[in-house]
Amino acid sequence: MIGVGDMVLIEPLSEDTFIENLKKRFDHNEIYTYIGSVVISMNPYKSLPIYTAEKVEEYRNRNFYELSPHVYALADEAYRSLREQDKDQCILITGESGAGKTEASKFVMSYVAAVCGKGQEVNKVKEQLLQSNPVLEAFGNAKTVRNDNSSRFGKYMDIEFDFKGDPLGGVISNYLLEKSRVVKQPRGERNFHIFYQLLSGASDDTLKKLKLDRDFSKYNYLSLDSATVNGLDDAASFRTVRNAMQIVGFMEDEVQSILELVAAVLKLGNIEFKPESRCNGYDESRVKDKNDLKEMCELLGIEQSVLERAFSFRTVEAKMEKMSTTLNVAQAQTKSRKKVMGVLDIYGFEIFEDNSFEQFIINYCNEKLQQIFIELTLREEQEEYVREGIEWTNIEYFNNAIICDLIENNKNGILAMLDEECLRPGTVTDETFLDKLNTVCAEHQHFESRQSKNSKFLTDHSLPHNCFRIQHYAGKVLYRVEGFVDKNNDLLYRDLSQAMYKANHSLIKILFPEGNPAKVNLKRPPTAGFQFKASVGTLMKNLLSKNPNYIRCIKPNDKKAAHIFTDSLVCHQVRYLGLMENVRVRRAGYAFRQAYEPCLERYKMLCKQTWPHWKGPARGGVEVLLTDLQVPAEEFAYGRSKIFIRNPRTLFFLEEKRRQCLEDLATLIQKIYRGWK
Ligand code: AD9
Ligand code: MG
Repeated sequence: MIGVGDMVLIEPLSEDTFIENLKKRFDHNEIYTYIGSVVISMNPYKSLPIYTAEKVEEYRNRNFYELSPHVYALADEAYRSLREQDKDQCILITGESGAGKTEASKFVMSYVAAVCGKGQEVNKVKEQLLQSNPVLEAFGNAKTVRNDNSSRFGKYMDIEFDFKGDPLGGVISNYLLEKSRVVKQPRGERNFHIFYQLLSGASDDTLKKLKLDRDFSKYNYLSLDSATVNGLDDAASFRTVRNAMQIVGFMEDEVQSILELVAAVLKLGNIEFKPESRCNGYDESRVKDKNDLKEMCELLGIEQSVLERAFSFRTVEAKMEKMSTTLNVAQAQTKSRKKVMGVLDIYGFEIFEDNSFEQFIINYCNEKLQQIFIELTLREEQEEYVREGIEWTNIEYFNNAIICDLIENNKNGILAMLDEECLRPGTVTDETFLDKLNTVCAEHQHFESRQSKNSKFLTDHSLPHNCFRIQHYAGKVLYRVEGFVDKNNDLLYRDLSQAMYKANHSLIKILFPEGNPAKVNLKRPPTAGFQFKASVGTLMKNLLSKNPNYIRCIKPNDKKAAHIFTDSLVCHQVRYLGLMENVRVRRAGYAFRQAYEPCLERYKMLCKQTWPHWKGPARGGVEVLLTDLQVPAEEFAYGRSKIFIRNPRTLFFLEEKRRQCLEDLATLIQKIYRGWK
């Protein structure tokens, strides 16, 4: 073992030894390290031979601490608890942008797919689950300065299993796609992968049908300075995506419709408008060059005059685009209760030079996840000791609940204030929103103590114009308010949705149901912020109802490079992820715990007094068992309902004894059997 596999066992424990251990392991390609049952994953930025079929076999059905740390061990543990103990699981993957969350989520999924069920039908479901990834990434990921394959949406996938543990299908929820990227990308970044993949990988014939040119530079929406990315083969990816769409279950004509839509978006980006004054004093915009408009209309089956009119006029009042969708990957269903494993892969915390509404939402989502981690791992751990009546020394840790509250409080949280501003009659601008924010937060700051949530809202005179700053758990972020009001309103003018609804195109009609004139809904749709807050709230409730498994991803450097370990960068992440507190909590306590009944059931064969049946309460049986095995007294503590074992090594010892016992038993049975023959 290189370094120490479980941070709980580091001696002496300090931030320095913690980081030194990570570094040592990273240098030897040991990218996974445990803190008890939490997996720390360092992004190696190179492919390692540790995800092979042999590795899967190695980790299959083995105890968590038995082999060297691996994300497969976590996946195996989660899957086994799901199958054998009937406990719904969730895999929570956190870390900043580029730290390796999406890759980790795929490793978990492929591991589970490899070990669960067999047979033609089951294999089809597995393939569909796995192949949903390339499709979603093509449409929802993009190159950013932080990550060449950055997720620009949050994804939560519930994989459903039957009582045997065979996969039935999956339900995917998507959270707030950064759709403004379609129109504009920051310097050095790209639009969503699909645009480049289509132009690079489609056949000449397909491109002709889509009225597209292979040359990126022909399209305003495809920024030029970073159109090709080292290490990304857009043409090959296109083939993968096409194939994946087929496996997931899209029919050929549906794929064609989707590609037509992608092409239409590119055309739309090329349409330019010119202002035209009208005699009533109002300005009106007119389409400048009509060829792109014509082609876009042909692709979507829209009458040109209808779309042109919709582009030029506005009738106020409209309904909002749907933000979260559910995709049923497989239809297979059974009547018995389903077991569920949820995999959460969101966009990571990010700080750009220019941070807007999207970063605000992304970072809020990360705050919420950090909150769950704190709630469950740190607080729950401490509370469990109290509940179980085991002595506990309190460990101080930073609780980010105040930052969550600053953002989401129903009364004076930032999102509530933004909504209030968006819904207020009169002239509403980003500046009026900022004024409100500054006034309300400053007032509170005046009256409340430094510890209040408003101390996380940083105002001072050094702030640039139009900005506010938040002290997030992972760092200070300066947000520019430009666009906050519009993006939160997220209104699509009715003329446009009606024009789209009139299209003679199967897909686009479905995408704009609000354009149906028979369904005019004059009620104002909820804002983007409101919907996001609500869906994150539901997600959190869902996660809290499951047994959590954590993967904490760390980015070793800011260069997207292999072999570089930047101490300061890693140290920053270790701090804000609360990993030191996590180890301290674990060390202060006991690494392993189990209810008395299953513990006795598992090990009773190791002691004559408990085998084959123990009469009396299970706790007494466990006491007799551990005494008989001469496990030192300081190694365990008896809680009210559980036995607590301090050191993983004690667990290995018990497991090894059990394995030997089973082996002896098998030999004995064989002997008897031979004797009979
Ligand atoms: V973001 O918040 O979506 O911007 P992620 O998802 O945390 O971010 P991602 O998983 O996309 O990061 O990883 C970034 C890149 O690091 C990948 O494209 C790989 O090139 C690289 N990576 C990450 N993990 C591994 C790994 N275990 N092995 C090899 C890896 N390469
Ligand atoms: Mg990602």
